Amino acid sequence: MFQILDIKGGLVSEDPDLDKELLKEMYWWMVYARMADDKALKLQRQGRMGTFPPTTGQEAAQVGSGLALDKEDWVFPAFRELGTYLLRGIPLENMYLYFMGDVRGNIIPKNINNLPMYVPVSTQIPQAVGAAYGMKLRNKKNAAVCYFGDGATSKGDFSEGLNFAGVFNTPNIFICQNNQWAISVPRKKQTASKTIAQKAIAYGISGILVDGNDVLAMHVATKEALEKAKKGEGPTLIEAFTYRLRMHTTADDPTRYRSDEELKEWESRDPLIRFKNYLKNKGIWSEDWQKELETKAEEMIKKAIEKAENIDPPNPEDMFIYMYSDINPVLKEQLEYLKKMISTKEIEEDSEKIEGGFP
Ligand SMILES: Cc1ncc(C[n+]2csc(CCOP(=O)(O)OP(=O)(O)O)c2C)c(N)n1
Repeated sequence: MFQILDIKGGLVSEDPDLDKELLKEMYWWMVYARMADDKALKLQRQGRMGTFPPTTGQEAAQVGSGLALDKEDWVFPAFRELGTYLLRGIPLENMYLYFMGDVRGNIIPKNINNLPMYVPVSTQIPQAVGAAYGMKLRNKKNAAVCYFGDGATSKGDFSEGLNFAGVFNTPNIFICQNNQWAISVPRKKQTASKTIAQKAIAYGISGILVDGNDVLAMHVATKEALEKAKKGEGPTLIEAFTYRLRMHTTADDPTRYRSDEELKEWESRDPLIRFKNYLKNKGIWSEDWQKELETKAEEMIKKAIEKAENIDPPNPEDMFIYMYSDINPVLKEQLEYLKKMISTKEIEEDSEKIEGGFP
């Protein structure tokens, strides 16, 4: 397993000596993502947010890889990607809004090369491959970077996507965050393969197993994979070996299927503590700086909640206008019906009178 930092933040291989500002930026995004994640959990418990998939524990995998990307690269995310989302410039209020049940939160700002989050497991993989193939055909020098979990590797989309990527030598990076669990299914029941990274061999592409709780290792591995992809040297599968420290989603109770010992063991490998120790050894981290970051994050989180909770209600007519470029006759009929119901306040009226009307 490729590792630069041990679990205490000491060096186990050569220090990549990354720029000090980049190191500080890495730590900032990790702290911000952790705090924003904690807050989301509280909001959900207070009944102010819907079901939410916490990211805590996976910050190094997301931040280390995410900061290796260029703005021009395209990201195809799964649903547990708070860290990557934030560092790509997507406002936190979008993420909060989405999990408050408002789909407008999943609208990605125009200048950001991210796809909206994919909830159907694994579906982002063939799409990322298609996009990368398009980049190749157009001689673009960017890459399509796709994030997914260990559970996603059991889907056909994974095989189809990676096979196509291998055959057509597409500029793809596949980042599998192996957080050891797919809801209640443990990694050992997910696949008989010893590692997920080794699956790359079968598709004729590069594969590397990386300590996903080591932000430096994730950064270096992603950077190398990107350089290769952009030189036309093919795709890479990166297995980020990490752990989901919280529940699958707020609707899940992990105490029913995993042990306290396992959790404690992984808590001792917390990616934030490890990186903080490294920064401390380098004389970059201090108590004051930590407080500064936390205050900044708290303010940003507070503002994001205010924005998400105070957005104007959506226009109910919007649900008809984004599916087709020209609204079709059936939807038009439904739209007119809705407008009538709203204007006459006859929402309770028997909707079955109209074929295809609301149930
Ligand atoms: C196609 C599809 N099947 C089932 C589900 C229900 N589901 C949501 S998350 C999940 C497990 C995903 O596990 P993994 O890929 O390891 O990602 P993680 O949740 O651990 O981040 C499942 C089965 C879904 N969202 N989409």
